Amino acid sequence: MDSITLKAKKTMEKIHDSRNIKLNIFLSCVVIAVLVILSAPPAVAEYNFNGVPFTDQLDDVEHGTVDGSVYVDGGHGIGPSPYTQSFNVPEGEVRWARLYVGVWGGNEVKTGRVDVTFNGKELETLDLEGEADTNSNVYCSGHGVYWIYYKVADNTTSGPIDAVVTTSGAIDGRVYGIVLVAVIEEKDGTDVPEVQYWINEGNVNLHGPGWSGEHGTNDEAVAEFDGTVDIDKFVAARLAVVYLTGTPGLNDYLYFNDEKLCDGDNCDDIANSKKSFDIKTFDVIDYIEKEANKATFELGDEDYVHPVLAVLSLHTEEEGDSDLTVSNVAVPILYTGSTNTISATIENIGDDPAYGFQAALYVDSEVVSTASISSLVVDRNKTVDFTWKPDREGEHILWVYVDHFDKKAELCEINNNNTPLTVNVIDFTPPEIEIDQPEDGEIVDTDVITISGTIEDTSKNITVLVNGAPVILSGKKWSAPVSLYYGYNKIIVNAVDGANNSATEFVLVRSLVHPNVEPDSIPSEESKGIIDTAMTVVKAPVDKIGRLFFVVVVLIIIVSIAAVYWWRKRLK
Ligand SMILES: [Ca+2]
Ligand SMILES: [Ca+2]
Ligand SMILES: [Ca+2]
Ligand SMILES: [Ca+2]
Repeated sequence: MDSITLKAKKTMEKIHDSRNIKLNIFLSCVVIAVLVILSAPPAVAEYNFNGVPFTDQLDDVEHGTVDGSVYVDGGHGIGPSPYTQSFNVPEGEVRWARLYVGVWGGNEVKTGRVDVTFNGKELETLDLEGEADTNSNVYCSGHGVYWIYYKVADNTTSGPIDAVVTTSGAIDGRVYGIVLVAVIEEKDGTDVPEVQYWINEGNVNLHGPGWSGEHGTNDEAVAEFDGTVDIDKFVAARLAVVYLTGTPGLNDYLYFNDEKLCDGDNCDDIANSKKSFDIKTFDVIDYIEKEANKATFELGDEDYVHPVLAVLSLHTEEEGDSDLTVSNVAVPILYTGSTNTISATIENIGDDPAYGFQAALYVDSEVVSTASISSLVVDRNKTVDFTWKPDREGEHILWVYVDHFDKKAELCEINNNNTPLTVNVIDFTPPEIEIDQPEDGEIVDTDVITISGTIEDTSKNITVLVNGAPVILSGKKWSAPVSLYYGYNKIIVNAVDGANNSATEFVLVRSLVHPNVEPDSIPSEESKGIIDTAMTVVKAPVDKIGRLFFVVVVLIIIVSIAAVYWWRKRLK
């Protein structure tokens, strides 16, 4: 009895065990399948308005360690096709390299083509399909913003090389910029520095609700640099980022492990190039954590901004000995009241590359504009643009100063600006006259009024005339009494600046004060003069019609009498 019960119990346990095993196998398969689905890289990069391949993060496409360097460089802002960008790749063996090209489609419906020649070799031709795009190496998001990569490790060589992009078809086809990222191994040298790196790419469309609001908002994206870091080993850390379609003056933010990053003293407008393309490098050594480092891009006040690349690199060697200089400053004819562009060539004549620094344009000892440079290798130069809107004409002293905050320790610190230039600013803009009162077409019951308004001009030497008579300007404001005649009066205001640019404005004012009437009595329909005028104008045609009617009636009566007389005579 006992043995039978025991046997049955054992059999039951066996059945139960085998069920458990089957269930476990089944559950394991489900878990593996889910993991495979979750971890599988997207086979095709399908268009998505909010971002490709992800709407909220850049994709980690490569990370590792190399004895050598990680080269990240590019430029230079939106421009027409064909579009050329030069690079200068460090010595060594290229282990990994991608060339990135940003193209503006115009909208997500238009289609076109892109051809790239890199280092003398033609790369594959791509058909850009907008919202129908499925090219695995094309990230298209938003209203037709393309970020395209090409694997170029086999075609990247040390020294100066060029990339030329040609676009065609219905797309807008302008190029935002071209970027090269290359992991370079130095096998020969001694004491080659070690670099740990992460390369994250994609095309996230950070945007507000827009006019229609149909796409909602997408206001944050991250780049995660997974894995652990031996903090004690590294003495330098750099984060290089690239944005498309950023706008200067519209705030946007970048964080590294929740620390806000600054570009010089600018912490609130990281994507700030007026050329819709930003490449910037930040020193993040103070913020590195042992694991799970990340960068966070925030939309801020931007309408649209696309973070497309984030490269983190940790270095066992400090940044080397650079020496930055300003080798040329190009000044156009300068006008007051307009935004003038001044370009400067910044050169590195030191022994090592410099990363993430700024230059400033000084006018009369004040900083009026700054520019950011992501990196500059030895014996190369980069041209940066400054803008300046002068507020007065005449002479100014102008110079460009590189590394004006002295964040970089250089071989020489006293060669960082050009010889100050004395420039002359021309005033070509006539004064802007605003007449506040009276309003144009105003009807008044007085024969003297006060006309007043303002003058806007950069010139301090302004003459204002009202109906030819000079009036006094108090700051921007002016006013003058004007005598009016009965009826319509044209009051002319004329302003001339110090450079003889003149402007004219006028208002029409109707005075109801008749010259024969007391100024304080209001003319009305009952007044004799006006009624008389009305009688002559209105009654005359009525009289003519009345007289004509009278004549016709008289004629009819005469004819009728004659007819009756003739009829009676015939009856007799
Ligand atoms: Ca911005
Ligand atoms: Ca220097
Ligand atoms: Ca310095
Ligand atoms: Ca002027």
